[in-house]
Amino acid sequence: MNSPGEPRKPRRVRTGVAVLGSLAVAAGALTLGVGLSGCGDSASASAEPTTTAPAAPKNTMSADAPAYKDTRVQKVHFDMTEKVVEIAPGKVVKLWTFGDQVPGPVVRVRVGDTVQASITNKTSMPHSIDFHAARIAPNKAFRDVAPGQSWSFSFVATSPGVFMYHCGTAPVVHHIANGMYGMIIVEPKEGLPPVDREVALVQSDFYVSDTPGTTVDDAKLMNDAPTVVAFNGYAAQYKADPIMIKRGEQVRAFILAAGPNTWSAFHVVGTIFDRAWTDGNPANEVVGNQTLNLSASQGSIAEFHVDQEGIYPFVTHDFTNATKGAVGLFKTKAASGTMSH
Ligand SMILES: [Cu+2]
Repeated sequence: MNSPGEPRKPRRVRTGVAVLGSLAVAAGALTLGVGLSGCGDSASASAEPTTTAPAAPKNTMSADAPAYKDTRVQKVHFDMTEKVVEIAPGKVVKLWTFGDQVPGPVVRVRVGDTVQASITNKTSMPHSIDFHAARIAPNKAFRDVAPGQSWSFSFVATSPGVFMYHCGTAPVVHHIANGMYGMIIVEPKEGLPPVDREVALVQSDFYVSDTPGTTVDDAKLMNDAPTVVAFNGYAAQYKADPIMIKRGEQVRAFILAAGPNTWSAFHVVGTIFDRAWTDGNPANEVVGNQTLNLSASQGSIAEFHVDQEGIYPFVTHDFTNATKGAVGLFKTKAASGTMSH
């Protein structure tokens, strides 16, 4: 298993608000802040706020894609856990995890590799794991695993692509909405062509309860009304802390729309994709496209470069969801000024 990016250290407060304010991009940082803080925490009719969010770590993480580990047998083990984290300013939720993080760790293998998957359920309810990259009888491999139990199975990766894995225990929507999903990259047998920079972005939607520190709000979930939509588990985290790139370098983005429900119209403002591989399979090459069209569970690879020093927002061009947090920035080292798109 390739380890994911290490969770970031907490950012210094000094710059957080100022940066958010000055980088009023795409969805608009101020709009985002008001929108997120203005909903969800008003359940109590009393004048006394009774829903103060408990202190919890920010669910931020590096966007760096893990490197491929050159071995024919890829061991992928996840403990399934629960944890309380903040997924947007003031939005503290309890998540169910693979590998104690949401999204789960990015897995990277190649066609022909055997994936030895194992899970240990450290929670108090059944969970399972469903790899979209596998051709396998799901009633056997993707079975429920009881609390305290472990389970393992193997499959051979046969098709290149950017695939989803997720908990498939009923009700599936509940398990995915609580955080049980991640990306598995399957490279072609010979590997992917080298590029200068690789990032991995998992877009997902959250249905935050009015009671901080608890799991998904079922009414909002069934109404398909997400509170937060984010890349890599925290609303607009790469607006506050842009992904640094270099002018002219070739950037490869692995993208997954994990849902459970929202699609992604992934777009990078200020450039055009040099090429994209639908579902992340190089056989499905598209050139010169502006936006990816990713249904829930679908992945892709997009490659691009930027011609000028600058700040390049990336969004889902479904702007309601961008406003809910599915927005970030690529920034070149010599960029100056701010972005007010
Ligand atoms: Cu589950």
